[in-house]
Amino acid sequence: MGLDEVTISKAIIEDFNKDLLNFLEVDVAIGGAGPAGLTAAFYLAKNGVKTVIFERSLRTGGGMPGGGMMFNKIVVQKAATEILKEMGINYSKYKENYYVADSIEATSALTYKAVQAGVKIFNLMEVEDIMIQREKLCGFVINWTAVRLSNLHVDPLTIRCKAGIDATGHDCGIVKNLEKRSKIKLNTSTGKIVGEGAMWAEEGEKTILENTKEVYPGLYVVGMAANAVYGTPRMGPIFGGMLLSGRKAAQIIIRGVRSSFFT
Ligand code: 48F
Repeated sequence: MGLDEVTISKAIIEDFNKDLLNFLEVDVAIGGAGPAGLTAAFYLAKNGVKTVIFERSLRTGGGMPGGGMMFNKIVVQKAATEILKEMGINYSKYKENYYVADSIEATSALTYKAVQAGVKIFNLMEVEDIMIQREKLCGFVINWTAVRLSNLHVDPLTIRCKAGIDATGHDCGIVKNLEKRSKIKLNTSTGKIVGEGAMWAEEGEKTILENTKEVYPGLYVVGMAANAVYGTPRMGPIFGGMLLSGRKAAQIIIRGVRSSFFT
């Protein structure tokens, strides 16, 4: 049985287009496939919420695979080890409340579990803007990352969602796009992005869960984006907060789905 090159091309194009069309209208759209976005997506999809992630990079995982300064290990505190277990990620105890895992295994597991739960991840695509109607976020404006990198003037496409999540990490790029619009007031102490604080692991990990919430009608923040928006510290290569933040956002949104906020 021979292999035909054009048939291979058709298989890729047709299957990709089927996915893209299917995910143009979703319950939840997430920008960023780092640990927080992947975890949020996993718990959403596991609970029947139609979820898509747009990831600007070629690969998933954000800051996770790089571990700490390229030593490819991550540290996770006890409270988040139940998520490691659920994802099937091996870990070992270093000291009381400090657990260590392989950053490549962790990234792969989060990605695999999310996709297996029904999440569609589009890599190499970024959220370049947001759609707001009647003072509520209702979609993401997307484009190929390569378009921005090559400085080409190419108009984007738009997808519709019932809720969006900014999981873009330190950059909080989706909230930035919102903030720059006139008349927009964020649900923060200043009504604007407060800006990430300097390194303080304990405080950063403590505040990330309080910061995981709806920052504007229909838009939620998770992970490092939540701390950047609400002005609390960064925390370096400890990842428990990222996982717990992702799970918390999913829980908040799922409660909304069940109370028919989504209809
Ligand atoms: O940076 P990232 O890993 O964010 P996170 O999930 O986790 C933070 C930690 O990695 C680390 C830390 C641990 O304590 O502080 O920094 O909050 O993942 C963010 C992902 O979003 C992508 C980016 O490529 C990365 O994979 N991203 C950023 N901007 C966009 C985007 C965008 N506009 N559209 C799509 N993806």
